[in-house]
Amino acid sequence: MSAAPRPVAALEEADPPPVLVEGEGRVGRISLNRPKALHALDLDMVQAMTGALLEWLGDPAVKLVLIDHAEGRGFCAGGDVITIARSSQGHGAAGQAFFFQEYRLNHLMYTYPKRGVVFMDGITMGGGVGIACPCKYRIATERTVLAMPETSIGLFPDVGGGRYLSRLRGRIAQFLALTGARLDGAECVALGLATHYIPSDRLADVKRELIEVPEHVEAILRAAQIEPPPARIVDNYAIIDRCFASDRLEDIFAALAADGSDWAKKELATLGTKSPTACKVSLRLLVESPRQFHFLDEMRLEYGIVVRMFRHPDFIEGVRALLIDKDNAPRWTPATPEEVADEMIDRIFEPLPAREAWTPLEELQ
Ligand code: QUE
Repeated sequence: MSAAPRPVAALEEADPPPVLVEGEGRVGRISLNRPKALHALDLDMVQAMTGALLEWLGDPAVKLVLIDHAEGRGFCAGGDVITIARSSQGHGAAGQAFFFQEYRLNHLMYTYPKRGVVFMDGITMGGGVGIACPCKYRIATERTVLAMPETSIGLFPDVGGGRYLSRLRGRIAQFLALTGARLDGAECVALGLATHYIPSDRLADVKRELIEVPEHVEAILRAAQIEPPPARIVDNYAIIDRCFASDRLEDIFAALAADGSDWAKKELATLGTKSPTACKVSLRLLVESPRQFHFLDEMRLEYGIVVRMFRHPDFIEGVRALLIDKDNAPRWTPATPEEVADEMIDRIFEPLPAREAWTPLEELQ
């Protein structure tokens, strides 16, 4: 007996896949395609990307991986934290599975032997930074807005953020991680987070050229890039290094208060809206990350932290205040830096028991 024909209406109403995966000649192309959520990554998207990258790993025809977004504004707002926050109020299995697989994807990309080009043409935050930074060629445009804003929702700069941030000049890492400051495309180039600055109206041509002749990636990008406008953050290097010099959150608050400039007043006010626990965890991570030898060690460290943090009340409260109710008035527990004892942070950094610990993809073990 033949199966009942599938109703046409169901086909028409089906959501498009959240990631478009295409082999275009010698280029493997991954286009994020969840425009209603600014292409925030969920577990299905992570698995689709991982599957495609593993397939291309064993396909000698694929010379280059191209990562961009399809419809609407780009590039990637982060992880699907609303779903994860809802999960963490129950047993949290879905959240834990998401981070486990997301970090496996981050690690696959970091160790991937083929070159990647990412187009950060729009919002690139959190999880979006985690899939962009491992790419050899990172394209910024006049629409790029890059940030690690996790302390706003009780988390910390994960997805390799400990590594990427702690390698930036001076005390930029501490500034970006604590305040969630947004960088434009020119600032990304100045800091080395982006490798090329290309006007967004040239991207379609650049992608077509890459798909035609992926071997010429460097020449194609070099020909398309322009001199970015001046990077404003450069003017603030000195004050950032001064005010964010300490690894103690209380010292940073005090330095900003003592500085008294308009800039320091504004950053002090911003810092006051962030989860004090998340800020202390972020500062500790930036001390620990440079001691991690392999990226695998960084992922194992961050996974242990995130397993504790996504069950912390500040994560649920942060997602509620910023993304669900949008009242922008999170009530943190503890509410002040002084109330967050070092022992509380120590517990969050304790290694997980072996049976729960993060492991890389079997294919990479
Ligand atoms: C901090 C974050 C995230 C955030 C806001 C923060 C984040 C994230 C999103 C987000 C934004 C729009 C969406 C969505 C998620 O916002 O990681 O689904 O439609 O994904 O202050 O870390």
